[in-house]
Amino acid sequence: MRQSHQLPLVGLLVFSLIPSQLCEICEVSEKKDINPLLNTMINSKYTRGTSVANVLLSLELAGIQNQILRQKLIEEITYNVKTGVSDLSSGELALIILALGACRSPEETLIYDYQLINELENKFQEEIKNMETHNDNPLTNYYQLSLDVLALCLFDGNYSTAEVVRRFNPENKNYYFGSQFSVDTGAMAVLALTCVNRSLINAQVKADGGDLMKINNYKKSLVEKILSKKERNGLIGNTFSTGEAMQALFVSSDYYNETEWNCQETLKAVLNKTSEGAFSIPIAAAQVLPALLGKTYLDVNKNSSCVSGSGNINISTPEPVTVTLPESQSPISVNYSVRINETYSANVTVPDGSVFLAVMEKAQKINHTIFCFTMEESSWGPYITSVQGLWASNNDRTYWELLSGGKPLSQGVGSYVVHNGENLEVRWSTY
Ligand code: B12
Ligand SMILES: *[C@@H]1O[C@H](CO)[C@@H](O)[C@H](O)[C@H]1NC(C)=O
Ligand SMILES: *[C@@H]1O[C@H](CO)[C@@H](O)[C@H](O)[C@H]1NC(C)=O
Ligand SMILES: *[C@@H]1O[C@H](CO)[C@@H](O)[C@H](O)[C@H]1NC(C)=O
Ligand SMILES: *[C@@H]1O[C@H](CO)[C@@H](O)[C@H](O)[C@H]1NC(C)=O
Ligand SMILES: *[C@@H]1O[C@H](CO)[C@@H](O)[C@H](O)[C@H]1NC(C)=O
Ligand SMILES: *[C@@H]1O[C@H](CO)[C@@H](O)[C@H](O)[C@H]1NC(C)=O
Ligand SMILES: *[C@@H]1O[C@H](CO)[C@@H](O)[C@H](O)[C@H]1NC(C)=O
Ligand SMILES: *[C@@H]1O[C@H](CO)[C@@H](O)[C@H](O)[C@H]1NC(C)=O
Ligand SMILES: *[C@@H]1O[C@H](CO)[C@@H](O)[C@H](O)[C@H]1NC(C)=O
Ligand SMILES: *[C@@H]1O[C@H](CO)[C@@H](O)[C@H](O)[C@H]1NC(C)=O
Repeated sequence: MRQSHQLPLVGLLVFSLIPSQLCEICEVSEKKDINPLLNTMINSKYTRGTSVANVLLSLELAGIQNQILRQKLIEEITYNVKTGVSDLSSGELALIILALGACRSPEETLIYDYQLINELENKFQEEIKNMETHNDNPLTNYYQLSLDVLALCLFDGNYSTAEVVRRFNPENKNYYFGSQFSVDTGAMAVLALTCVNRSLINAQVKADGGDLMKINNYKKSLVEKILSKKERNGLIGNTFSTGEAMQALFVSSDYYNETEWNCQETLKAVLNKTSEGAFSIPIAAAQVLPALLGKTYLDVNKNSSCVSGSGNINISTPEPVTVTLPESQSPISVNYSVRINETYSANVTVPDGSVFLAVMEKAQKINHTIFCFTMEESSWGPYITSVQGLWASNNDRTYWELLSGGKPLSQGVGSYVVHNGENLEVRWSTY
């Protein structure tokens, strides 16, 4: 008994002995390296809510002074808020609050005019209620629950610390997709837990010592799991989770040592991906940008503008993007399969340079009964919601997984460019 009480204390002691100068923030030295990201964000059309909030949040944190784009994004968000807060998922609303409230922007008043904090408190409650009635499955996912807690914590919303402690245990299945730890989800949870910890300590009311210790232990374990996903090339998880993992590690320097993470190496890997055009959709660019400038989502409620004056980046005339379309539209063929319990396959021919979606559309024309599908536009592009009339469901943790040669893809059907002779599959899966 005695020992089990003392173990966590020993853990705490060890943390406090690690020198706190070990602040691992690193950022780009050449501002031009982030130009591909800025161009992607600036030259986009913006019609989807989440992407808009994500981009605004990112530009504010980066201190980008582009009033025309800013006004356009704010208009779009205001429209979304006016016409249907009830249609937004909890995480979408949380992102809107973070974006509007970032860096003391004048638009912060919109949060209060439309009582968005209240709305988010309710949506967070609904997530919890769904977990209670649906086998611990939230309405959305833990990435969004983390965004909820983060926004409520940063903007003085009401949430229960006990609930956070009950739900955010790193062993909770909602951190995992098909037994794989989700780096994006873990990173967002680390940011949320860090905020909760800060506000408990700042409030100086006698916080439940047990809660504080659990929050510390959760964070320690999440940081370990994130670092265990570090690849030899320096990326953490994959290309698209690395920026968020960096944010989590920036606020966790007490939880790892120099031998465990080399920030410069990770930064270099991300810049390499940037130069290769990997972040070519606005949300991908928006999610990775803050980390490259040494910023985290916890910086949104700093009083001053997020990036100090001299560091501001002026973007006036975006460089024109030259899209080189493939010269020859020579046809290629792929083996496309739908796998439920049985596998249905077809040899599908599409023009060279086509994306996965084109293959699915072509297959649907070949045989509607077995290859029909539906999709939903989302901030990352089209999301496949059903195939052969079988619908994905958050309550059942089912989805349509995309694979190539039996390996899961790290892009969606609207982005992934297919290759001649490839074995493509959409598989009915649980996560
Ligand atoms: C939760 C999640 C899922 C859940 C979604 C269901 C649920 N329970 O919510 C599950 C596990 C099913 C899932 C599936 C996939 N996902 Co996912 N997912 C996420 C995650 C962690 C959070 C999304 C979220 O809620 N965002 C916050 C809300 C407010 O934004 P939102 O836009 O409204 O969120 C919705 C969309 O993001 C959508 N969605 C989730 N994943 C994907 C992927 C694609 C390509 C699209 C178009 C939409 C989409 O579901 C969200 C909830 O409705 C993100 C991480 C991240 N960094 O964004 C990865 C992420 C978006 N997913 C990713 C991928 C690759 C996929 C898959 C293609 C994997 C695969 N090989 O099958 C599939 C989608 C296949 C399909 N049917 O079209 C990548 C996208 C990268 C890219 N460049 O396109 C991300 C960034 C993770 C990563 N680091 O690789 N995902
Ligand atoms: C805050 O939420 C708790 C439960 O989560 C509730 O008991 C309390 O009344 C709420 N306080 C306010 C001011 O809304
Ligand atoms: C909480 O704050 C204390 C004091 O600043 C710090 O030592 C501890 O590591 C923090 N814990 C988390 C989870 O951020
Ligand atoms: C740093 O990490 C390594 C590898 O995990 C470990 O062996 C070492 O004891 C750690 N050092 C400190 C000071 O925590
Ligand atoms: C990016 O990384 C790849 C593979 O590691 C390497 O071949 C390439 O030269 C790198 N590109 C740049 C611009 O550093
Ligand atoms: C931030 O600014 C507000 C109003 O401008 C002020 O009331 C508050 O004390 C400031 N907070 C900090 C931490 O400086
Ligand atoms: C950015 O533009 C503003 C206004 O046009 C100007 O005052 C400022 O010096 C510029 N900053 C940089 C870094 O060029
Ligand atoms: C296409 O893929 C399916 C499923 O992997 C396989 O059974 C079939 O033999 C493949 N067809 C061809 C022509 O390679
Ligand atoms: C797949 O097969 C299993 C076992 O026969 C069955 O329980 C399940 O309902 C089937 N799933 C679908 C989607 O047809
Ligand atoms: C698929 O169809 C194309 C065009 O008809 C043909 O050239 C190719 O050999 C076929 N592939 C297979 C594996 O049957
Ligand atoms: C579609 O595939 C199913 C199952 O293989 C088959 O029974 C049906 O005849 C096909 N329809 C067409 C139009 O080829």
